[in-house]
Amino acid sequence: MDRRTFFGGAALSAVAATSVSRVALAALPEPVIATTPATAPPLQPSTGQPYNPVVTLNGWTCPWRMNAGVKEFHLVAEPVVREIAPGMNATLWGYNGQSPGPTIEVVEGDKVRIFVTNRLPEHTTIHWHGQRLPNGMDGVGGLTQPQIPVGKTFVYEFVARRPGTFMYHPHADEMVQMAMGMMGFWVTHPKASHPLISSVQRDFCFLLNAYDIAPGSTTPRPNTMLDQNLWTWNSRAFPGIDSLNVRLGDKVRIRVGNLTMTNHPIHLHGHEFMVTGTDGGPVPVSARWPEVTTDIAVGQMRQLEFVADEEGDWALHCHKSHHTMNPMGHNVPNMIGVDHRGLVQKIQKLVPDYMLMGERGMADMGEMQMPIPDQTLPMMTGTGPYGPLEMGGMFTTLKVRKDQKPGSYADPGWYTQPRASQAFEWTGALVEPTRPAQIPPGDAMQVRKPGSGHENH
Ligand SMILES: [Cu+2]
Repeated sequence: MDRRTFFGGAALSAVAATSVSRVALAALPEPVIATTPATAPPLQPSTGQPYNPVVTLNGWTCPWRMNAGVKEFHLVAEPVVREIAPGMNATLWGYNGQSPGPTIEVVEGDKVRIFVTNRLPEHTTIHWHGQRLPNGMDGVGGLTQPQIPVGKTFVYEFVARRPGTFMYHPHADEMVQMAMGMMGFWVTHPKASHPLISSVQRDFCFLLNAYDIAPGSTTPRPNTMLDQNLWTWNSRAFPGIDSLNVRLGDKVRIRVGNLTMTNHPIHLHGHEFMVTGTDGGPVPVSARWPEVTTDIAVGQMRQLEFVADEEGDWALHCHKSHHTMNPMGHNVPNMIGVDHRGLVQKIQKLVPDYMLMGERGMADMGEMQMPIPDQTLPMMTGTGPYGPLEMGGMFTTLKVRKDQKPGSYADPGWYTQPRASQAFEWTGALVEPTRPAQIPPGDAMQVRKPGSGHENH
């Protein structure tokens, strides 16, 4: 993160104005620009009310300045280069150097002023998803305000009235601007202890997003509705997504928002969690139930909470298996079970590099070192201590360790499973499994043909 341009609160509060005046505008806070996709350590609040800050996965929190009791932020909407995973950089649109933009963290009751400068090639706005605010601050271009023209700066100002998990995104040329990566997280911490908001040792947040970037190119195709080829968390695809590193016994909260065009069942291994809140607010205790997967629909946010009381490396991923893949073709004939013997040699006489794929399933893809075009990612990749993980896209791990230092987010490396508690190869005698008696073909199966009028079902 580049702090060279950020001014501390003290110097600038000298020019404080009581509201959005010309004086305040003249002293626009310089934007803080992030230059890496690394997960920044939590930003401990140096001014304003204290709180336990969140950690934005492969992201960062926006520093602010206090100006006469108002928290001032400066977001710059602009083209950015985002590393989706090592080996692939995408040309996206975002805020302050990255996509997503920085997380905005405030405290319930804070007066917030956000300067938004438009350095995109077209107009934009920002909608503050889930907030209670005056209608004119809602950021819907054409409805609640004129769009922010290219090169101009607009000011949004409201009180963060309700604690919780929110996000921000444009409400101007939405299809293009969100497909290009314009979004960010917003967390409003409670101002006092709250009966429905527990204090936690680890508080993570990320947005679900997706891109369609043709292999060899760097700019997403915004017109794609569902067949995106990069399924990402905070514009990162596995193995580019950092692990969530926690200490054994920590209470953990994971906040997730969905700004893709489809839903994502987010699944955690080894633990049960409660959904303790949504962008609508904290969930009453009587309405919570344990889950290991929760579906996050488009435009929804969920807070998952659990105690990390099982040591190990636990997978955390979207349960749609196509979403734990990197770029793949969908028009591939199914070759499972097809006998290709003899065919490969014949084809190789014509096409020397021809390789046989998919005859035994696709697990070979995890190991295969095929040349791929520049600026794309292998379909399933990432290597664990026992070989290829055969995962891409929306996948990472929750690493629970008893010797993880309180407050440390350092990656502890891979877990070493105790031999006595790890799956192992059976080398004793095998017994044939019992099967039900064979049904003679064409005998017991009564196929009921649909009558007329139901052909389309
Ligand atoms: Cu998914």
